[in-house]
Amino acid sequence: MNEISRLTQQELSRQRNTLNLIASENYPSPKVLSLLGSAWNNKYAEGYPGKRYYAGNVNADMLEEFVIDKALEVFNAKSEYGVNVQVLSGSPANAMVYFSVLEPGDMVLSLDLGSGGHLSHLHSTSAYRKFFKHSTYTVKEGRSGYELDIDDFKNKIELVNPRLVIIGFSSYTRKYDFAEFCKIAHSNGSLVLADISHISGLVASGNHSSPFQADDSGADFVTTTTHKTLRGPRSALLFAKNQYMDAINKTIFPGTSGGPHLNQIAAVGQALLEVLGEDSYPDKIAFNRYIEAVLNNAKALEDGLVEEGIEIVSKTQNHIVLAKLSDNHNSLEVQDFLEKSGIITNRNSVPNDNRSAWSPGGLRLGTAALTSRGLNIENANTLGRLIGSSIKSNKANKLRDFSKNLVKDLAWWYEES
Ligand code: DSN
Repeated sequence: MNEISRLTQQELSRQRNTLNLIASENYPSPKVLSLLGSAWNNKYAEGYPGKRYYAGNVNADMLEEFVIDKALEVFNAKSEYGVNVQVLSGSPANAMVYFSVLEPGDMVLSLDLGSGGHLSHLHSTSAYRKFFKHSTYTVKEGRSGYELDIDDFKNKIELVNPRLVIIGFSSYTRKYDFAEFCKIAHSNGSLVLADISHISGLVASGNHSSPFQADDSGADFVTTTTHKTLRGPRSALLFAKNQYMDAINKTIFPGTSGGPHLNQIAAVGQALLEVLGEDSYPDKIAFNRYIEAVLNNAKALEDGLVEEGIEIVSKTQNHIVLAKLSDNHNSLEVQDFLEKSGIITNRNSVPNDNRSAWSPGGLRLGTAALTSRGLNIENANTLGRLIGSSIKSNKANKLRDFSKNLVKDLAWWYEES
């Protein structure tokens, strides 16, 4: 076995033998994974269906058209929206929107990073800041913890008059009404990008409001990665209202990209069939039942943490649990300590965070991946309690034993050779 094969086996074993609570990860079906390594990998297909720059694309044309159709069907967006399935991942998808409709110097408004925003939404480290101006809206403390501050959102729109408003988050735990935010932005004449990367599985299964609406309550652009709650391969989808699709397609090809990764497109198609129930994940559980279990597990995990005295940024309504660590806990050390006990998490900024980005004030957990392995509510709650008590006491014996036993009981869908 060569080094790459050995490392691959080692990684497979690490994934199988740990409890993965990274909120942005998941375990797609074996069919999705095998399509990533299929014959589609071997083909170049610059262009779009019916207009390619290489021969031999008869099947690629049918594949891309099929996946476009399924993506629009999953989000019930066939009449008003088109979709580009060639974007490679979430951050490039957002950039494609910027380069399609913004002019240099245009203002973009997005949620600030500490409140749960994403780096690709033009935050201070973003290279796109060379081309565009940026301002942020924020969250404020409400009855269930920190929630989007709709007044700040309105005020900032009036103040900075953004050309583009981004509604989307990578560490925000509350549900929200896309229509409310879209209407406010549109009444100012701003364009709206909804980045639903984290919650696309919730939107697709009817467990969250949808940004796909015909009138001014719908987003002009919707981006999503396909590997989080949607449970597909590492890839992305970029939807736009019909009038913007030409600009989007041209920006992607030939504007910024070469040949599409047909293997990713095929794997996305497989994941979409599983969302629609036209094929099934090996556990045979319908996708909407899976998402309901993800949500219930997140609540149970959070309850367990709270029972042990861990502070929560805001009560979860999705797949993410965001814990605020006390001042005497260094989040990098907590993350490492949990990893040694078989629990994989990531440290994360929280609202009004004064700590460094390397060791911010919070810990983010998510239940999409473990629910794919069959985690139930009882174990999610125990896991929360044991994580909470281990952080508090700095002792992890019980957590380590629990995690060792639980990984043996959880399903594993991939073959090890
Ligand atoms: N890295 C992803 C996340 O964890 O939310 C987003 O890029």
